[in-house]
Order: sequence, then C-alpha cells, then structure tokens
Amino acid sequence: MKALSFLSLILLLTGCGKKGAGTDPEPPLPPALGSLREAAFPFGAAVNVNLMRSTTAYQQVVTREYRSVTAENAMKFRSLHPDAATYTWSDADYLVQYARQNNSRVHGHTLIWHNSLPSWVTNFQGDSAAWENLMKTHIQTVVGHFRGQVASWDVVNEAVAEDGTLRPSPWRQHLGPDYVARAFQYARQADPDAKLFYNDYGHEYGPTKRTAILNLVNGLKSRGIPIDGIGLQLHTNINRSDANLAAAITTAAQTGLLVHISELDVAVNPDNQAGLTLTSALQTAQKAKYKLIVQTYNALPATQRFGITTWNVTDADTWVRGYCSCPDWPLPFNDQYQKKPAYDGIVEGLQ
Ligand code: 9MR
Repeated sequence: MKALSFLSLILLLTGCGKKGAGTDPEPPLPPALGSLREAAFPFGAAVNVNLMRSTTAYQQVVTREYRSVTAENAMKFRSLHPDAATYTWSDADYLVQYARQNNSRVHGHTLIWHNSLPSWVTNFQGDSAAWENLMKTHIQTVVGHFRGQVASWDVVNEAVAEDGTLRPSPWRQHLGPDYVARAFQYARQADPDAKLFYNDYGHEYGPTKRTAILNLVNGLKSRGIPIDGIGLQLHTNINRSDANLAAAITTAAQTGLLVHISELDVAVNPDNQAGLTLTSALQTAQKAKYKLIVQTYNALPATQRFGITTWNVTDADTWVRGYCSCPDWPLPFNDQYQKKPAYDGIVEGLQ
C-alpha cells in the first residue's frame, strides 16, 4: 500500500500517470485550477460596466477568473443606439479596452432582439424597406465600430417563442420571417472574422422549443447563411432535470456549430419564496447542477467549445433577484465576492 502511494506520488510529480500505463493504480487528478482562466476553453462572465468602473472588488474577480466578457447591457440596441442619429459607445468601448488590457475576449450581445429596444424603434413608422434599412444600418454600424475587437456576436436573440413558432417581434412583423437570415448576412459583411451566433433560452425545457431552435439554426446553415454558432442561455434552476440539461447541450453540438453556454445561472428559489434562506442543502444541489452542466459541456469536441459565460459574477449583482422580486443566489460567487460551492462544482466539472 505504501509502495503504491509512493508510486502515485512519483507519477504525479513526473507527470507520467497516463491511463493504461499498467503499473498505474489510479490516474492522478489534474492539479486544482488556480482560476477559471485555466479552463481548457474560455470561461467568461457577463459584466455590469458600471460595477466594472466603480467597484474594485468586482473588477478584481472578473480579471482573476474570466478570459471572456460579455456586456450584460451595454451593447444592447437601447444602450448603443438610443436615437436614430445617436450612437453612445462609451460604456461598450470601456469594456473593449478593459478586455484588451487584460487579455480577455469580448462577446457582443446583442444585435437584433425584441427587448431593450429604444422607443424610436418601437414607434418607428416606415415601410418594409425603411425597416430593412434600420436593421441593416444598426447591425453594420455596431459590428463595424467593434470590428477586430469583438470576437463574436449574438446576432439574433430569442427569435423563437415557447411554442416553437417565430416570436411576433417588431422585426418579424415588419421584415417577415427571413429577417433572421438577413441579419446574419449584414453582420458578416461588417466583420468577416467575427463568429456569429444565434442565441436563445429554453433548450433545456424540453423538445418543443429545442427542436424549433435547432431547425431554425440547421436551416440557416444548410442555406449557406453565415452562422458559426449556437448560444444556449441556460438561465436554469436546481429543479431542472439532468437529462434535459444534458440534452440541451449535446443536441446543440449535433448542429456541428460552435456551442456557447452564453448566460448561465442556476437559481435555487424557482418557486419565488419570499422568506427563503440559503441552506447548505440548496448550495449542494446548486453545485451538482453547475458540475453536470460544465462536465457535459467539457465532453464536447474541443473544436466546438466556444466557451461558457455566467450571467454576471456575484449573487449581489444578478438579474434574478430583480426579476423574481425574491431572494436568490444563482451565481458561483456570493454577495461578499467569495467562491461558493457552485464554484467548486464548476472546477470539478472541468476536471
Ligand atoms: O440581465 C439583464 C438585465 O439587467 C436587463 O434589464 C434585461 C433587459 O435588457 O436583460 C437582462 O439580460 C437578459 C439577456 O440580455 C438576454 N437573455 C435573458 C437575460 C435575463 O433577462
């Protein structure tokens, strides 16, 4: 027994502990990660640019852990293009500059979405040619502005409704169902090197929405529309079944496209209980879901692993609390910016 332990130690130290080496009793575990930056694929977070500017502790966690950043809000239509003739770049430019200085990738979110539109768009009076020009101009101005600096874009976000039909968004209404394809073409023209994603939520709800999304994406691909990847938001919770979470990830990879888990968080209060407290049982359940998701993703072909992005950084900053008006703790860092068991679940999933 002693001899075996000594052998394990030698194998660990010399890095010779290959599986199937014959004399190797147990392959040694890879060394524990010092930070999520060391993951085999880019691990990222959506960030609140105001907090990046104002809160040192927040920026420190982002810099230490993540090598990809998404603007939680600063690259949305309403933020970048509040008036027909006005573009406001300062927050988004700040993030791009931060990323350049800290060796991080920037993922752009999002060009065409039914939500977070400025009133000049929702009130826009124009025929279909004028709407087409509006969409094209927005995409090409924004993608062109960040050309070479934003590696990838969620070109179209949430075009599919829960029942699998195309959502009746202003875009769908004024431009017809093929606006999705044209949005990708306009984006490609503006930056031929940016990776272009279709991003949506609900792949893990079950087959109805998942199949509709996959059909949309596969249809674009087979027509030669320039789509590079599929984004799974995965705003999920501890009650979602492992089978549905795994199916969301593995079926997305069957498209052959890049797969980005683009907005991950795991809520522990799916029933929105007002008085809930964070017990260790909830933390353990959350850790298990993070581990399952990361492990399933990590098993995809390396060439398809674009990355995993959590939706914000700490529980103090999550959108979930505002949305449910309830206590929740969906992220890997707690309100004090410390690692939670969920973080350990991610690390275990990466090994
Ligand atoms: O977290 C974002 C929140 O701060 C914004 O108020 C909201 C509306 O723009 O969008 C939230 O982020 C959403 C993302 O852009 C798209 N997928 C769902 C996210 C959570 O609602």
